[in-house]
Amino acid sequence: MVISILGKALHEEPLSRREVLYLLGLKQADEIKKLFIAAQSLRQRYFGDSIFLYGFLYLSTWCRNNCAFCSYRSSNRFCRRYRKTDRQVIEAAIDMADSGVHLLDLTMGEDLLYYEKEDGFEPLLYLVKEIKRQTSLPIMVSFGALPDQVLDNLFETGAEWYACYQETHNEKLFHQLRLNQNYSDRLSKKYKAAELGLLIEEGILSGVGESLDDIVDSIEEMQKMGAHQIRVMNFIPQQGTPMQDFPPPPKLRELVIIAVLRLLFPNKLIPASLDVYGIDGLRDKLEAGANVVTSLILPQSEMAGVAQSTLDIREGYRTVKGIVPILNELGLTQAGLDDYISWIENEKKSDINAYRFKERVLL
Ligand code: SAM
Ligand code: MD0
Ligand code: SF4
Repeated sequence: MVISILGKALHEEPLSRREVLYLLGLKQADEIKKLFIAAQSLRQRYFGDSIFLYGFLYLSTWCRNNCAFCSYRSSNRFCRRYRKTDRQVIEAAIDMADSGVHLLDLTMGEDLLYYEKEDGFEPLLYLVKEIKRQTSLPIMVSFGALPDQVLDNLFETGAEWYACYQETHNEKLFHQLRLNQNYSDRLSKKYKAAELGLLIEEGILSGVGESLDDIVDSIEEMQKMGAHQIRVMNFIPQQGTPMQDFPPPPKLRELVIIAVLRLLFPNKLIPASLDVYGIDGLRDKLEAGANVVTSLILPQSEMAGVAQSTLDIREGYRTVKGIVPILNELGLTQAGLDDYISWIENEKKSDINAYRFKERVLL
């Protein structure tokens, strides 16, 4: 059974819901190995040996929300809160750019300083513009569920990406995870951003009580919205949160999902986040078919990660220098910046064509 499903995936034929469920439920080591090899071969088809690298800049760990899984939830006292100044962020961005990353991911909690009033986002828009001007790197913004107008302004500043993870597409589970947040409002932000011309990243958390069927529902939703980057991260329990004693999922759960995502989104970007198991987890994620290393953090920036706020940062392991040897051991290389920029340009072009086509059909 596994051979025939993987054969179909390698021919890029659509898989049925039953087939995807079958792959997600694989337990035998030899079958899982075959799944990973198929995922690697599809990555090779579209990206060769090249891996993209993302620098992570967590500007503010203040947040008005109270997500059950997150260390930075508003009511948690056991996390390090900070808000970096423009100068600190710009300096960190320049250092990060010099270290050789392909993109800067600007992230924050839903910090009330900006979220209190609509024009409160002006300083952030200025910051994005300034970082773009000084580094010339592509930029991803992960500022939470932004007002539509701000998404529009972000596109105007030249930001390329909007990342906002639903975590699950099971609405009931969503409300248990993202307490007091609006499911359809958060989901609509990604549609809105894509419509405006931003590339979008959607993501799920694994090991938070979701079923395999929920994961297939997420995959279908991510296909429907046309996500350009698709993420899964295993849940890491956080001290001081309602989920601190929730049993963490096996590492394999995340890896199997990464591989299945690669089969279903062969030409899209799939992160191997250092924010889950640090550099120890990197090899496995790349072997499962990921093609972007995310959450690189420079020690001198004194910034934090999200799910692993400190792991491997002070030691300088979460840096380009720290991870390139691991890529090389696997026969992979750091992509050229030109390759990353042309990937982005092609995605934008094919989106424009798809929208035009849709318009014509509608007319
Ligand atoms: N505050 C913004 C938001 O929530 O959209 C931006 C931060 S967002 C990029 C942080 C993401 O990290 C969450 O959406 C979630 O997917 C992931 N994350 C947070 N806590 C985690 C945990 N304990 N384990 C694994 N992933 C986690
Ligand atoms: C990561 N810590 O890539 C980051 C973060 C935000 N766009 C991404 C979760 O793992
Ligand atoms: Fe805030 Fe984002 Fe953490 Fe939720 S996941 S508590 S919105 S920082």
